[in-house]
Amino acid sequence: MLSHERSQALFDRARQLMPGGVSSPVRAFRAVGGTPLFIDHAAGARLWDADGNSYIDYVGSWGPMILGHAHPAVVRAVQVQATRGTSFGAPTALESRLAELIQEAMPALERLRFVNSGTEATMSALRVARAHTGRNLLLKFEGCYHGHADSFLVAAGSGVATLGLPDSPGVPSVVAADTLTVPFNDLEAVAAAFAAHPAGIAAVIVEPVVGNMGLVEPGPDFLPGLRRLCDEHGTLLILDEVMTGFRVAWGGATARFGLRPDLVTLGKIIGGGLPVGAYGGRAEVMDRVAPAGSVYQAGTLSGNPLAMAAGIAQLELLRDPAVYEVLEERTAGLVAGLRDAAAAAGIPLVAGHVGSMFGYFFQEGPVTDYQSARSSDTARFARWFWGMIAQGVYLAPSQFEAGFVSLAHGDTEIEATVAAARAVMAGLAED
Ligand code: KE4
Repeated sequence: MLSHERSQALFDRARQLMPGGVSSPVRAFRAVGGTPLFIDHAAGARLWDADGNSYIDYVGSWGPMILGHAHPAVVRAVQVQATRGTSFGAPTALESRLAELIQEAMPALERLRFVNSGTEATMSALRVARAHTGRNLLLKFEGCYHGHADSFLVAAGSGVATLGLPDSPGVPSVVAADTLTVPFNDLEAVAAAFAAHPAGIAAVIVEPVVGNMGLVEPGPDFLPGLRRLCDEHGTLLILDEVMTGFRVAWGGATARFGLRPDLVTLGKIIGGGLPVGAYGGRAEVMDRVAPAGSVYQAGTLSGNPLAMAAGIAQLELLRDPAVYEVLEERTAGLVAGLRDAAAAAGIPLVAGHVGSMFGYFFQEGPVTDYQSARSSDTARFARWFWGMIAQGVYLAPSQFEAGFVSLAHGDTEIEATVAAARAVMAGLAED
């Protein structure tokens, strides 16, 4: 039985200082109960908690750590840059270098702007889309998460064409009313929303592969259908690739699915583990952003030299196509192992992956949207989560999150994880 006493003591201290004792809600383990693990350090595919317990890590800081933790090239780049200064508040060649790498992978970003988080990226992309179209309405999908800006914290209205309701205290109803929410994978609902608001929708924003309701893949016609409907209605299509960018392919979902977005948002991997976001797209749209245009957006630490150095080091190692072949193969092996473990134990499980982003639901399936995802057995998920912790495997502490495999997850880690899954699944079957 692993000891978590030090994590408990650190949690007690943190709760006196920070809301819920954490810097971001999901880290508090509310969905699985128990004490959140305080992490002391990490290397490669592993984390060590404050009690010295070691785990194979499939959270990877929620996506950024695609090379594994503390990769020597990334660490060295940060160390060297730190000795040259950590922030200037002035342009540097580093921003152009990272922007060139991003444009090499994703030519759709003819112009881009660096910010400090995915939230800043999506809120800024929405602002420039509204400025470009002269419209106010945003259409998003239930269960998709785009950061915590007011316009995105909106619950579905009663009908598919009705305007949104705040999904968090503090979000003004007048702001929520400009956001329409419809089910993911439901093109008819999207068409109905457009019909109900002719020439009213500035942008449609979508996670091209959803990671924020668990992993949910788009049906074959869904993303092309969004493009067609946006073209018909003069609406901008924003692909939120904060999670999928450089994760599901070098060129993200944009390349993997051959999409033509008007705007793309990025984060996570492009920062190599340091705070970075970016938004970009067609030059005629992006050149509206100040100081080229009049859409205001700014940031003290945007394009920060340390974060740029880390992002450059990480992306330069991801340019090798073999990287994505290895990631895809290892993740496929993991998912097959999870499916086999569940089948052997007679546990209903729906599991899948896109590139090295994977997910699974404790239910019979299929899972195509948020409503179907919600019918998963979250109590069983919690027992699974803690059972895998006891086996030395650190998974996302929520049924409604995705998992991530890094280049540091070799056959040894995958095989150990599958063996752990077989043991835990067998235990779940006896519950
Ligand atoms: P950040 O502001 O957290 O950098 O990015 C927001 C965001 C935007 N778009 C997508 C598709 C995202 O997945 C995210 C953030 N992802 C969550 C993971 N579910 C971050 C984890 C957290 O909130 O602590």
